[in-house]
Amino acid sequence: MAELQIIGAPQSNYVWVTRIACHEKGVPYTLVPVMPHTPEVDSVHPLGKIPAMRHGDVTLAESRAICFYIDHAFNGPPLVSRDAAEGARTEQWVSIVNTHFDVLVARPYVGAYFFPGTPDGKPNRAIIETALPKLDAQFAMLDRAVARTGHLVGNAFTLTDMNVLPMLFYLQHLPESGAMLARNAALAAYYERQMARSSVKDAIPPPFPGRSSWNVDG
Ligand SMILES: N[C@@H](CCC(=O)N[C@@H](CS)C(=O)NCC(=O)O)C(=O)O
Repeated sequence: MAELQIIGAPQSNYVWVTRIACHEKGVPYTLVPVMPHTPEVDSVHPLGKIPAMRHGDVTLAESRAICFYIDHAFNGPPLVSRDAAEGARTEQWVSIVNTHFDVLVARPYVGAYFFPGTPDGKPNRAIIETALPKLDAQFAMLDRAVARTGHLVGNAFTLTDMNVLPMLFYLQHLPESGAMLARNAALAAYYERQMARSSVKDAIPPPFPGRSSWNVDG
């Protein structure tokens, strides 16, 4: 059978999600660790973003689409429940996390540390301060969501847990968001427990080139 390639740098949270999905499903893959907007990516993703995927004649862009393919093209435990309501709840949380938590809050905040765009290269405090109240509210939302069962949906580890954990990983390593995570007890316990899963921890990315760890001072 053709080799499945996950195309994209391992530091991308969305690349990481697709790798967790492969592991959970028992699907072997090769990581092609390239940056966005490089020829391998541009030939698949119309916006040049990562991850992209190649499997024989099948090429796909977007982490959610790639995970759908991994979930449906192979045997193995479902990543999303085939029960309509339970599966839809998983989609609901993938959507909330990707369109609100990540885009509006986590990504600008994390970017303000790792890609600050400041003259001296120091963290971009203006972006960080703007993000903090929203981040606080969204941590509380996630804390309430995982408090009932220790998962975002139902009693099993699903795609929506795979989707949020890489984001929480970056946030856990930054000063204000790391403290927020610690303050939200249910979410902190969830994070600790799920990060120990081999599908998640085996794909923890190396720090960005030029850095020796993911920890960052304020
Ligand atoms: N909705 C996309 C988001 C992908 C995305 O934003 N990838 C980032 C890296 S984590 C990227 O390629 N950024 C480069 C850019 O936006 O130009 C997905 O779920 O795959």
